[in-house]
Amino acid sequence: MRSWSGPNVPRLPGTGALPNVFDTAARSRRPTAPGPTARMYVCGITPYDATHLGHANTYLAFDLLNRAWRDAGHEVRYTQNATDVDDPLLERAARDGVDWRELATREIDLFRSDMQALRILPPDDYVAVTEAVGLVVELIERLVERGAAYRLDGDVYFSMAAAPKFGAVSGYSPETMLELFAERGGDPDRPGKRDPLDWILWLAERPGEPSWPSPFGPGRPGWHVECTAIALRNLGSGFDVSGGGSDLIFPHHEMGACEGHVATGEWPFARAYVHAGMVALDGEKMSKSRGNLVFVSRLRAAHDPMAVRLALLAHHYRADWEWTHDQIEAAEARLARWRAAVARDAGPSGAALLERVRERMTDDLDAPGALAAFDAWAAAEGDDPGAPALAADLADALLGVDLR
Ligand code: 5CA
Ligand code: ZN
Repeated sequence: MRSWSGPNVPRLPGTGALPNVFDTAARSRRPTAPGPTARMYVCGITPYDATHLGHANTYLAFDLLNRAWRDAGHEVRYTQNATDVDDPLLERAARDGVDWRELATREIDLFRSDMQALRILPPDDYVAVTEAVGLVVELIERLVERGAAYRLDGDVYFSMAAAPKFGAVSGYSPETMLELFAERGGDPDRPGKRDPLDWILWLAERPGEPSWPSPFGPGRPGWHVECTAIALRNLGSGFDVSGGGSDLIFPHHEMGACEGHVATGEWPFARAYVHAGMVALDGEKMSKSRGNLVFVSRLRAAHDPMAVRLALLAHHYRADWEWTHDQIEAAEARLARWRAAVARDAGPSGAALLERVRERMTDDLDAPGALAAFDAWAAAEGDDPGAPALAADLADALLGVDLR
């Protein structure tokens, strides 16, 4: 489906180094080593409510990686899904008496405009699950052929006994896995399953719910397999980064990696798994199901979207943190200082600032470190006449902050 329009990214003098990032599966920071085109898949929203600051924080993290790769001279192929048919969306649509398609369309539209306002570079492939059902069916057929799937009352399950790499992404203990699986959409207690952690690939049609025809009977895709199918189609296996918030480490990315491995025989499914921290409000993770949300659309109606972006950039992408309103005020003050600094006739060395910001951003996307470097530059005097223009360009290209 339609993506959103992206801003122009200024070209900076020279090239940056390749960024390293923390890879959840390696449990350590590792260099990214993409080919000429870096390939990235980031899990998209389930569009049943408006974009909140937690979502924005996650998409911003991968936007920084996208920008760092481009600055290092790489093309980037970026794929994102939208989970436009799933239990929580259908439940919300039923609760509010709206058609599930209308709800999804409305929230995806709002998401696009939020992303555009925050100057998040758009994915090259923005794929709704309802557009990809055929791909999902093909993938499930491959899993069936490989003996990795079984039927249960019309549904189709993945048998984790068929997945030799199960556990490689998260490294979690069996107890933790069971607990998270139950919390995050799994059904460990369903009778008839071969293993409590087996997960659903295809849900047979439920009364009143949408369904598509398939060789396994009418139904709809399970959650994990949608991302596996969309990533494989658009990026192939062994793509550079699979991304999302840390709540996707298990079960979503663990199970998706197993599906990809078993279907293709190739490992790794993604070369790195990168996860953003969770944003909380009032002591709890911001989530649609809890309802403790700060919507991007509301915040940007009252504040410059660049201040919203700066407020998020003040936290390292991997940190878990809590939103408080004073952060937008601090970000507005910083934005004003930066705008004044790039409007000067001269400033301290622009080349030195560029080197410092590049160094921070290629080191696991250290945006707070980059902000501190820019703050120091803005607060100091200097006689480099090219510095203000270069500073504005680098804030734009590397941090996505438009100061003009
Ligand atoms: N549609 C699935 C992924 S395939 C999904 O998780 N959708 S979502 O709408 O719940 O979340 C979209 C993205 O935002 C995910 O990467 C998720 O990890 C991230 N996210 C959700 N809540 C938060 C939060 N409070 N803080 C940071 N990131 C969050
Ligand atoms: Zn996903």
